[in-house]
Amino acid sequence: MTTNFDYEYGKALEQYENAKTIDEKIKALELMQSTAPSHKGAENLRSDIVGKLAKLRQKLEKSKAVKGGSKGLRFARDDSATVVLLGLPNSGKSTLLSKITNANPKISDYAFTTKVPEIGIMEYQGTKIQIVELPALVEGANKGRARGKEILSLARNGDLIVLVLLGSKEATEYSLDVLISELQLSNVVINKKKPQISINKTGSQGIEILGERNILDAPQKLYNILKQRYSHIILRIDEKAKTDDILEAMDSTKSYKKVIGIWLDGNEDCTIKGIPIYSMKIIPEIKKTIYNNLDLIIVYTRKPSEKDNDNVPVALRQNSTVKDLCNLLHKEFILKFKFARVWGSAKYPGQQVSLNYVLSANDIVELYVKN
Ligand SMILES: Nc1nc2c(ncn2[C@@H]2O[C@H](COP(=O)(O)OP(=O)(O)O)[C@@H](O)[C@H]2O)c(=O)[nH]1
Ligand SMILES: [Mg+2]
Repeated sequence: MTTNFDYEYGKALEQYENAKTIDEKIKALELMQSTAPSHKGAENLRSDIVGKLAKLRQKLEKSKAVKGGSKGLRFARDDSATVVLLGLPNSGKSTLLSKITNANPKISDYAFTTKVPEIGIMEYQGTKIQIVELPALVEGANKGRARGKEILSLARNGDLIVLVLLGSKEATEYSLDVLISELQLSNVVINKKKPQISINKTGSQGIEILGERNILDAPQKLYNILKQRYSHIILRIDEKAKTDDILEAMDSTKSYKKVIGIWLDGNEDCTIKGIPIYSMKIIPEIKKTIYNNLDLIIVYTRKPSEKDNDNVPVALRQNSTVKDLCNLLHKEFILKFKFARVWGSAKYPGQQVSLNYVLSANDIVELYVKN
């Protein structure tokens, strides 16, 4: 520990406050992390830094994923929820996209007809969901076959991955094997909830685990593994979890994703290899299934001057803020934002809130902006 610790930390904090780009912010936070006080009293401060870093790194990964590869496999990610359709060549992806969205992709018997992501908008109960058909995935994609790395990176960027399947049960099982293993090899953790943990690599206390009682199997195993990998670390475990799941959650290269299958020729719903498979041909049902699996919340917006008009439903990801809502409606709203009023989750009806207010399902929101 250096004597001018606080000074170093103060400088890092200043750097963070002046940072403009995500990269700069991450750099400054990393500096804050390595200079933050290590005593117990600063635990909240340290976990706050860890949380901010995790969010920014995710943001960075997303912006990179959008850009895709060097030759431009990309789709413009807007802020609405995004579903990606993933499947082997000729698995009915374009057919499905054309049925559930306004898009008109080319459908053919030839493999690799869809070479760039095709985007459509699915309307469901007044809300809009972006659906992206990714180019076909093949075995070996994670090693880069048929632009597989770019395709998988785009898949990791979706809120929900839909595996498109057709044909016999055997054909479907084979396709699932390939798709699941390609996703796993590209660090997607499928249909698991990430255990709540936070990591702090500063301090010099060796290995410390907070919330040890939350480890469901032998804690000694976790201590031993951590000892091999770190000289000093504070791991905080905030919910019950097994050692292997904790280690997986510590791996920042992993993306936790919800994955479902839609089997166009199937005649019954089933679960294969941990993936819920929906057999369906009826379009409204497909839309409903996709929508429900997104776990979105609906909030209703209205113009302050038009209180009597119908409120407009907007679908948002869980834990979205007023800022996320503004982003989705009109980017200008953020620049011109004065305040919002919220009915529903707010402490009292019509409470005035700021951009970082976290919205709940069925909230009614009025946005007040400068003219
Ligand atoms: N067996 C079967 N074939 C289908 C179905 N939907 C589309 N196809 C055929 O599958 C082929 C590939 O379709 P397409 O949607 O272009 O697949 P993509 O390459 O995954 O986008 C075409 O010949 C379609 O006519 C379906 O529900 N069942
Ligand atoms: Mg296609």
